[in-house]
Amino acid sequence: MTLFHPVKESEVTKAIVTSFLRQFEEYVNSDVIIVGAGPSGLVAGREMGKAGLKVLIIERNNYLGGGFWIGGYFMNKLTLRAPAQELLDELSVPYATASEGLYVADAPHACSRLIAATCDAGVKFLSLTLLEDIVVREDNRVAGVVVNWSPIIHLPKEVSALDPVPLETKVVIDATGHDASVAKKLVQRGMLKMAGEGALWINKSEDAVVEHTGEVYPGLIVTGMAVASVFGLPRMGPTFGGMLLSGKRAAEVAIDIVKRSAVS
Ligand code: 48F
Repeated sequence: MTLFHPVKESEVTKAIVTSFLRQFEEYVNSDVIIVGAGPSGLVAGREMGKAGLKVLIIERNNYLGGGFWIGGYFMNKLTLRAPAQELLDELSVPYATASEGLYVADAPHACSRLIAATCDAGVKFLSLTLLEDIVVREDNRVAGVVVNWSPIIHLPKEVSALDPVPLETKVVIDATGHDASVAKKLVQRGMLKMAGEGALWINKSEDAVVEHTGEVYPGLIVTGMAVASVFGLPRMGPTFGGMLLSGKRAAEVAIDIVKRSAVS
């Protein structure tokens, strides 16, 4: 008498391959591709998923959450300024008041709840997937991303000469944090200017990041720290409200673009 139902080893492999390929095939075309599964990308994905959009998030690491697992230095406590605690309320993440208008939450609790809520909203993920390039087509519009298996950057040349594959979408969101990896693909070709992020100034940076979140090139939206890098805004260091509200703003802009593309 054994506890578990008997299956063949080949059935296990087949279940993984079939399920992955079915989803991969379905998502070679989507409404929105978000590059980067940090706090801004996850919030944006969740909002758009709730609005019924077909959303794919690409993440080069094997884990989701970006910098949202650690609050600052090596310490796993997140700080947020009002009104960003409303998102913690929405996700049922407990938090304490540190001082007036400043809240502190356990990063593992907040990050895992945000990832789960994004999955609950129907968003799909490609992990260990590196953005290598972008697709630019008619009307000079960003129309997709070109991706590869992320470990190839650590492999010797004779193994790493693997061609990437393109994925099509109506909108791309750059949520790659300080790197602004997607916007950089336009900068390299002289199609966009990037100012580079400024020195740390919490009070100024969070409002500025939310305010500047939006479409920086036809078909490309920037969110989170990528906004600071593109527009030369101050960084905010170890506080996360700006990331969450920037994600919400990015979703509003993307939903509007997708709706307009459906009408035209
Ligand atoms: O860095 P990250 O958490 O970005 P964010 O949402 O939030 C920034 C904060 O964590 C913090 C801060 C503000 O409090 O200063 O740093 O703006 O998440 C970015 C994610 O993008 C992935 C990266 O692994 C991370 O998980 N990423 C970056 N470049 C690529 C990428 C790429 N080329 N391809 C795929 N994923």
